[in-house]
Amino acid sequence: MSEALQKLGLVPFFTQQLADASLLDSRVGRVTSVQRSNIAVLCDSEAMPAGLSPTLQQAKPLDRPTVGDWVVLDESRTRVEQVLERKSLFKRIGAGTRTEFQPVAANIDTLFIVTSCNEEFKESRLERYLALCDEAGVTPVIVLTKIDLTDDTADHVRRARSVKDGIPVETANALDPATLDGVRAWISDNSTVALVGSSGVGKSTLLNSLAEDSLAATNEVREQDKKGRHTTTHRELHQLPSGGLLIDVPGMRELRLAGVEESLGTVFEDIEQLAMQCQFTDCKHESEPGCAVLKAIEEDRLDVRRLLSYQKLQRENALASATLAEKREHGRSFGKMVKEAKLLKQRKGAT
Ligand SMILES: Nc1nc2c(ncn2[C@@H]2O[C@H](COP(=O)(O)OP(=O)(O)O)[C@@H](O)[C@H]2O)c(=O)[nH]1
Ligand SMILES: [Mg+2]
Ligand SMILES: [Zn+2]
Repeated sequence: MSEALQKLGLVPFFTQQLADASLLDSRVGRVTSVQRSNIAVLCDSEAMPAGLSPTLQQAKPLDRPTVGDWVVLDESRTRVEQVLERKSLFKRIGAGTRTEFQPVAANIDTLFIVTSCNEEFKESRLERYLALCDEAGVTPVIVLTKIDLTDDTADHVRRARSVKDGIPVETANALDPATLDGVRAWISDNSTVALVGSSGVGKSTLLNSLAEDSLAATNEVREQDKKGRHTTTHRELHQLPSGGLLIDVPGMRELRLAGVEESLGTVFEDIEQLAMQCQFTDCKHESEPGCAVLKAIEEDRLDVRRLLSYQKLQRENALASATLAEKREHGRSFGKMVKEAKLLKQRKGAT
């Protein structure tokens, strides 16, 4: 395995999937960006543009390459032929009527949930990201930026820690590389970190300071359309000169939950533990007698904010999951209809 590919995060998990080890010489690479149908694949030092094989063009969105994917190119190295099985996948459900999962970033080891010490900070937002992170199979780290703009960093740290027992919380002035040792400790050689969080919290600034170079600014210059000139508009995988890979994920306005029921249970383990002691097994923790959750709130052992957030995220997840299931069901019955119509046609043709 070449050193360049190792530095890009290639590990045996991926090489074991190759039909032939000689593919490693020139046809295996990592996706650094995807903009509509333009895919950039990094094999050694230069990212090359590539298209999709006809099969991949027809594939479900979730099966098409995304940033961070390891792929096999065709012989001419112009098309992606295969997407290797992912170690982890951060996905989201499409906005508006496109209720279908879409891949956001693949093969991430650590997720930086970036939030700033100002009005943007919200525990429920962190809880939402934590559920998505757990579902993706990635280690979360909360990164609190803009500590230079608050008098009370400690209070923000305390609030961030309250969202999950043992969650690592790092603080940063993203503009000052001297404050980033805590954050840096989470970035190791050959490992991939994705940065998520609302727009404006300092993800690109953090990336540039970590690289001690304006990687994201280079990005802005390359983007020709005026629209997104000063903000990151697309996801991109960057290689840090000091080792390690970072994916800047621009602010995703619509980050709805779907299919994360189990992960919500992990994030809100404290509430689920309490709920096991409720008198009724189907207790909604609203006004039922013998409710251990309400009792914990009364006794200040649980914040009512947290219960409300848990219930809200659960409702949202249940609704989206039902829509997804309904869509699948509809897809099946439509397929059945087509099959029946074809059979009927064949029979008619036979007579
Ligand atoms: N004072 C201060 N400003 C910051 C910090 N992090 C980011 N900013 C500023 O916040 C704005 C948005 O940052 P940007 O990196 O583009 O946010 P992104 O949308 O998350 O990528 C920029 O003007 C940054 O200079 C910080 O830690 N302290
Ligand atoms: Mg940005
Ligand atoms: Zn209860």
